[in-house]
Amino acid sequence: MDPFNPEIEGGIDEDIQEIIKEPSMFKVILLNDDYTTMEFVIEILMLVFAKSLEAAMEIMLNVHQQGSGICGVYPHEIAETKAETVHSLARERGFPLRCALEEV
Ligand code: TYC
Repeated sequence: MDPFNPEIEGGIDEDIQEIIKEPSMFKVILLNDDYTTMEFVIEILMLVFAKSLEAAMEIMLNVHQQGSGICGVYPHEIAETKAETVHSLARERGFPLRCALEEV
């Protein structure tokens, strides 16, 4: 029997489907606040999300004006680690900067 042929024997076993499927992707969304400095947000975007200075400035201004903005899209574990890094660096510097994850 061919386990990859969905025509045969009820199709691919659920465990195998779980192993071979693409990982779900998550948007890391940066949220605006009134206290974090624009310079720090740019620093975070360059350091944690590998943005150029120009891209970081554009994203920061967009978040400042619109309330939120996407920093990047990653598999769940990477997205979560990036969000934790943002929160811990912000806390170290006394800023309330937050980001959120949203499944694509
Ligand atoms: N609104 C902040 C200010 O005026 C700047 C800022 C931008 C803060 C983006 C957070 O995610 C943010 N200093």
